[in-house]
Amino acid sequence: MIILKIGGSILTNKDSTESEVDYASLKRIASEIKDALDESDKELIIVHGAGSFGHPPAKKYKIGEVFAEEEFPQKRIGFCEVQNAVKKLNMLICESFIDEGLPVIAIPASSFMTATNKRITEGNLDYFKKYLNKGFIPVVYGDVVLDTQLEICVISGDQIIQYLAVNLNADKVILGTDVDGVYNKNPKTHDDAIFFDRFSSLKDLDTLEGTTNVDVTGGMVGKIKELLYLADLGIESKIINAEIENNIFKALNDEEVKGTVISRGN
Ligand code: ATP
Ligand code: IP8
Repeated sequence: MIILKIGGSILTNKDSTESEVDYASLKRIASEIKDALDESDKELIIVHGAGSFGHPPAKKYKIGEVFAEEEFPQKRIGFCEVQNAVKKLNMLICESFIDEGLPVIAIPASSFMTATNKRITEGNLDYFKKYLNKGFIPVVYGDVVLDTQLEICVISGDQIIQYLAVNLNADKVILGTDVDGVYNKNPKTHDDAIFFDRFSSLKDLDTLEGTTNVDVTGGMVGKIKELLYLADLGIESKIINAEIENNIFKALNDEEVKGTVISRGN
């Protein structure tokens, strides 16, 4: 079984507060996934990020931060606003996938997962197994969930990947984003950034820089941390550039693609 993450940076413009989908990228990625699945009968779960739909409202309402009891009504409506925004993005993504002939079924984290201090502690995956068994492609995404300590919090698609990969024994974890992989510093702001084929420790980063001011889940650093947890449990993952045509197709088909493997080994 393969878990494929499609980053919010490719599907939306995370530097903008406008909720707009990049339909050209979405359609291309949908068709690459379809072509790859036509060549094999692998089970697939798709995870996507919240992009410019989810991060701005999550930041506005400071979801995940400790708050006083009297602030709860305002936080609760913020929770609903974020949940609705990411659901909208998911609906547009699923629409494009279905148009391409991909049998996707949305399973929102807010409807079945619970966290404790921002870490997923509960989430029954039986429905994932049932849908996979019937040939569906479950789609899950960065979302807001109830939290036993903080009342509510945000969980990233990257944390969801980690939970699914461990609990469903994924064979392969691929993350498509808008850069070739991990560098020692942000390649978008540093021309001299050095690329890593393999990455095994946060110590190798020169700067712990996120992505944009709007990312509430830690940007690239948050992603790497989740993938290092996964590596600790013996599951390697690979970050690739999904903006490059055919990269997703090739990665799904076990063909060589430039990218960074996150592992604890050498
Ligand atoms: P999301 O997590 O919302 O789904 P995503 O998976 O596409 O989005 P981001 O969290 O936006 O990924 O991370 C990708 C961005 O991280 C790149 O656009 C890049 O500018 C930035 N970045 C910061 N530091 C680094 C680094 N050391 N190496 C690579 N990219 C970095
Ligand atoms: O885009 C963030 O998920 P991510 C989820 O995968 C929200 O980091 C609601 C902002």
